[in-house]
Amino acid sequence: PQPIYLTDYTPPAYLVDDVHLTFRLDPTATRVISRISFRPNPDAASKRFFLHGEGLKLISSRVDGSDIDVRDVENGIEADVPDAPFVWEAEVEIDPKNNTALEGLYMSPQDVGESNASGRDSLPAIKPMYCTQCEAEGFRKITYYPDRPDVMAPFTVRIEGDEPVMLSNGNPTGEGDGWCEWTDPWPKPAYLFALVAGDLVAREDSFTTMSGKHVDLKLWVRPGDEGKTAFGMEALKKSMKWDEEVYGREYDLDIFQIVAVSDFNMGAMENKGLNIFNTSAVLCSPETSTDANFERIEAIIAHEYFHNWTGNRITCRDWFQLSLKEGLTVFRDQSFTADVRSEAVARISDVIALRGRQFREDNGPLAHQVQPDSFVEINNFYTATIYEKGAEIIRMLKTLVGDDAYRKALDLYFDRHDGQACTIDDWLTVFQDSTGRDLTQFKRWYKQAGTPRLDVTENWDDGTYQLTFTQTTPPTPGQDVKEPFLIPIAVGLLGPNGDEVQATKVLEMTEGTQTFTFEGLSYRPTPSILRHFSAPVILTRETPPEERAFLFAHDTDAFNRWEAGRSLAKEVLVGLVTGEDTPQSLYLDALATMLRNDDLDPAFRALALQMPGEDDLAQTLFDAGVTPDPDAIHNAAETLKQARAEHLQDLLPRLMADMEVTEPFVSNAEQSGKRALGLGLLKLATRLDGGKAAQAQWDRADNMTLSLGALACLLDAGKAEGPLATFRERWKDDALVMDKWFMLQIMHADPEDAAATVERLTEDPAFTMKNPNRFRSVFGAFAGHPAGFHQKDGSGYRLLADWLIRLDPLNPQITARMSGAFETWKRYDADRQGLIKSELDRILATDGLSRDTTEMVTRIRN
Ligand code: BAL
Ligand code: ZN
Repeated sequence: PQPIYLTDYTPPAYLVDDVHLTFRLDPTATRVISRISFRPNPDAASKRFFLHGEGLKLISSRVDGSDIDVRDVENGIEADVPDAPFVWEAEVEIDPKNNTALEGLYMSPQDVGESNASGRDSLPAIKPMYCTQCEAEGFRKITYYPDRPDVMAPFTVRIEGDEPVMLSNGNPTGEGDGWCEWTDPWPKPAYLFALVAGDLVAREDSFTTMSGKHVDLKLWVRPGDEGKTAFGMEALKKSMKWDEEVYGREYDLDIFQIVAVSDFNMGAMENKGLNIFNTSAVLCSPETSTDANFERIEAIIAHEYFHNWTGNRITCRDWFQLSLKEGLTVFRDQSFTADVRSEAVARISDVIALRGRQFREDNGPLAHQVQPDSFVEINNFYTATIYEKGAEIIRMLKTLVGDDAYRKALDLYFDRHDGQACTIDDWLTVFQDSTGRDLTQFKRWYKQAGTPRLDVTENWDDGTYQLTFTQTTPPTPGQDVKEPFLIPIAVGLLGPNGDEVQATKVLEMTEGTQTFTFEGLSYRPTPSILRHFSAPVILTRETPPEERAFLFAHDTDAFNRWEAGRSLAKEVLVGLVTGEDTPQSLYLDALATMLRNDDLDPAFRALALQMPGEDDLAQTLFDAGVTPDPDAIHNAAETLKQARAEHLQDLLPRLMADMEVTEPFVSNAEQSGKRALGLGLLKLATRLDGGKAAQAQWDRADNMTLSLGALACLLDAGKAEGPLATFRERWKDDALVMDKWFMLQIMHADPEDAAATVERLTEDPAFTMKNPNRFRSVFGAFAGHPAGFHQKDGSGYRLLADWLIRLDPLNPQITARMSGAFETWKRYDADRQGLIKSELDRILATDGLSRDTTEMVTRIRN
């Protein structure tokens, strides 16, 4: 497949004034009748009339009422049309039932009346519903159209069929026996089109906007799921209010709808006025969902809602600009979570995720720019770099210009670009114009891939303290040399008692090496550098463990306080792997002091108690020039976990009692913090009591957070057989809970048993590879278990490759995404590298391999 280049962008030859679509629904032969008003684009050099189309059966095509012949060309059709406004009409036939890729119009669930990969009965019978996914390029699987984001038009959609509920974007404008009509007056690109039809029920509510406009809210689910919609609806209303208060953005249709769909490649999709959600990203109840589920759901509902302005009203000119909407919208949802929950906890959690996914990506063969120069398949660029690093860039911009200037710039952005398809350059120009700042250097964050390393040295001389920073960014594929970034480095200085002698100050680093001076100090301070994680960089400062223990006890910046504890834990783990000295007792004492400190939010303490991940440690070792051995890392983690349990033993009874929540379950920061710390402590207790406390919690738990936490501990203690069977029997008809049942067993398998556990679970009648959530719950968990996945004999690699080869013809998008499990292969020893390479080659040699998977595996392999 040929790459597409940013520099090849040309404006569309024809613009669309309005779109009328009629859908005659049928599972295997849906007819889509389109009537589209085109006009030549005065800004385009080309006069070629080209429409995207993929897998469509063309029944008829007309221009201005006369039949017209079209020519099949790559990715669509072309035709000779007037050099003046004209009306295009076409009728095509599509087959939603056999659309397993889940792009375009498809049906969910997919496994009804069929058998799964192993040939046995699978999921319970549920009547399939119609739904769509058009981002990025799914609309071309629905009808012929200029399927590119810079072609925006209002849509009117008529749906004909016998489904009880039939929905599309915009406001309802008509209905009758067997049909209904929806009109979306806001011009939008085709990727925001949506249609849903099926047997659905709604939770209904309403919202009055800041200008007094009434908006109907409907959250559609399958009958039986109504009890899982209350939290989602509240989250939606909170998001609507927050966007008014913080960004001055008001909703703009009479109705806002969300639909929950069980087969969905993404988390959710921001279609105008009709968001479609993966059930896992919206449905929740205390009995079936964990605190983490509730938090994720709240953030995703906010994210999709916020897209109404950052993505829909102002969209992207082309897919190279994807981070324009995604980075900004992630930043907005992160800010929302920080506001409605705990700022410190939100920031720490965001950074854990950033390091776990984006740094990992940036350090491997899939590293790419936040604004790429080329791609083969855009689906492969819905990445942590586009999303999370994109959000970090917006955060840095806000740090640099300040809160007020940021808000003014956003106001200008909405004023200037409402209704347009924009570029990242347009975005930066808005900031330049409104603040007067030159952002030429800042733009490198979009154009240079890789995570900068920030080395720090210090100097103290008679009241003057200096910090000298050196930035280096390692080469990434296609980019050997990097220019210096503009890095905002938030620094505070602490005195010997932990008092702040210099409050947080943002240093602006622009050079490769740069020194910053603090004068008039009466004693040598302890620096707290990169507070609030002010830039997405890796700090490589050599610091004595005592200094980190001091910061862990005293830093007034919550992020850096947590960071100090985390880096101590990592140092201990690295020492355990390499056989070098470790500051273990210093770390354990500091951890005990921190846990005992009841002034600290339990959620913060829970995060400070969390172990660094084994994958994170592998990267740290690799960066230090040590080839990581996943077994040795796992053993080191086990050793430290045991040492922590023994050291903290005396603290456990009192703290565990303090973390009991006696009030009815609410997913809020206070309760979830207590439960999180309680579960962290239960893990420690399990190492000492063989699972007694976990069994007691299991027996009395009345919510999923506590049940699942107890079950995880019982798995670790080897006492989960009975509880696993009970759990399965109780939840066998709840797909989202069953996903947890699958996932947990793999996450907690001993490394040498992990592959066998995966094989056993894929034999389970409830396993199906057609459902992305189920596939991910098994293979995502496996890839997230480094010591299990990287078993020396290559069994893990073989197993994953077998399943990717099997899944690719059905769902290329999920296959390509899951192949990212191999992206770290160059860290490992020659034997493991050889084994992985041969699996990558085996995948690449598969006949008919999709464009998605071919691109990903080729990039990983190179
Ligand atoms: N636009 C794809 C899903 C999301 O980022 O919201
Ligand atoms: Zn998004």
